[in-house]
Amino acid sequence: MSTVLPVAQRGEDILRLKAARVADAEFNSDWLMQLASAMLVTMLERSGVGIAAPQVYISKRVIIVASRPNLRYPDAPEMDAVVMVNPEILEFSQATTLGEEGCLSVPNERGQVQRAQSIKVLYHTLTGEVMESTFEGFPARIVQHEIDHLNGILFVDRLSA
Ligand code: K1U
Ligand code: ZN
Repeated sequence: MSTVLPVAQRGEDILRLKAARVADAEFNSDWLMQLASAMLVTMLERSGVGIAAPQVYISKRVIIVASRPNLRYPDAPEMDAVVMVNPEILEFSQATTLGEEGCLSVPNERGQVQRAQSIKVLYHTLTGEVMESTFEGFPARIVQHEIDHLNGILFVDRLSA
C-alpha cells in the first residue's frame, strides 16, 4: 500500500532543478516501483491528470500521464495511467494550440499555455523497456507539462504577458 506524498509548492527549490536520469541499475528495482506507485496514489488523491517525481521531492526523470475528460477538455481521451522513465520528446508538431493548464504545485492558478498539438516521445517503462508513442491534444499537453517539471520549468513561466 503506497502512502500519499506531500507535493512541493511553487517557491521550493526542488521544482527548479534539472532532474537526474534514472540509471540502468534502477530499472525493475523495488525503489523505482515504489516511487511510481506513491506518485500514482498522490496524483489520484489530488485529482490530477499527471505528476512528475520532483513534485514529490524526488529529483529523478519519472512522470505519470493519465488523461481523462474534464470540464476544460470534455473530449479528452480516458487513458490508463502511463509511467514514463527518462522521457524525451523526439518530434514536436509545427501546429501549436493554446489551452488551459493547472498544476498541483501552483494551487488556485490556471493559465493559457501554447504547446505543440502533437509530439512523439521516447521513454522507458519501469522495467527498462524502450517505448515510442505519439500523443495528441490534451495528453500531449500533459506530457509537455510534466517534462517541463523535469527541467525545472512551471507552466506559469510560459504564460504570455
Ligand atoms: O503536473 C501537475 O501539476 C498535474 C497537472 C497536469 C496538467 C493539467 C492540465 C494541463 C496540463 C497538465 C494537473 O493535473 S492540474 C489539475 C487538473 O486535473 C486539471 C487542470 C486543468 C485542466 C484539466 C485538469
Ligand atoms: Zn505541474
